[in-house]
Amino acid sequence: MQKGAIAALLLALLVTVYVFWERVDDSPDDLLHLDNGARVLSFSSEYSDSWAAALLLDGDADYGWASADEAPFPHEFVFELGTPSEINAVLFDNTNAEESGYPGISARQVELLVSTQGATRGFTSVLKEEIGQGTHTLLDISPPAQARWIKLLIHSNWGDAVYTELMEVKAYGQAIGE
Ligand SMILES: [Ca+2]
Repeated sequence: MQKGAIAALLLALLVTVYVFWERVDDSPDDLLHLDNGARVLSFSSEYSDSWAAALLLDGDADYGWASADEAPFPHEFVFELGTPSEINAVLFDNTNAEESGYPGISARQVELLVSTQGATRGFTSVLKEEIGQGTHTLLDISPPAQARWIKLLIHSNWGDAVYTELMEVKAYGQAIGE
């Protein structure tokens, strides 16, 4: 094979990997992104404006949510999607939680409930899993679940006695129309 052909092949491979990574990492497909009409309707606590619940949905793992001092488990959030959707996967991101200063601060056991009826009713649990400490975790929702409202419960962290952090939550799937 000629050098030019090899270079072209490598370039194509790199582009493929990059496109795939973009899809996973910061995607216009993220149904739980503020830019796609998602918003936070309620939360049980937040540490401050710079560690706010809304920063779970800003698409940026550098910014996230922290609990208030010694707030009890479970931490609870209710999100509204921009449009009714069918969700087939969720990404939880602990990548930039402050593990170096607060070991075990990352969220650990999470539960996701969905509703198509309203922000305060009709919720069904579709996922209850442990997520990684200081890393991101992509979880399938199988079978896919229809949702307009999503309740997130954080049942535990990796050991910090005072605070819990989570940097980002993303939901993947497709709109199903009104
Ligand atoms: Ca964020």
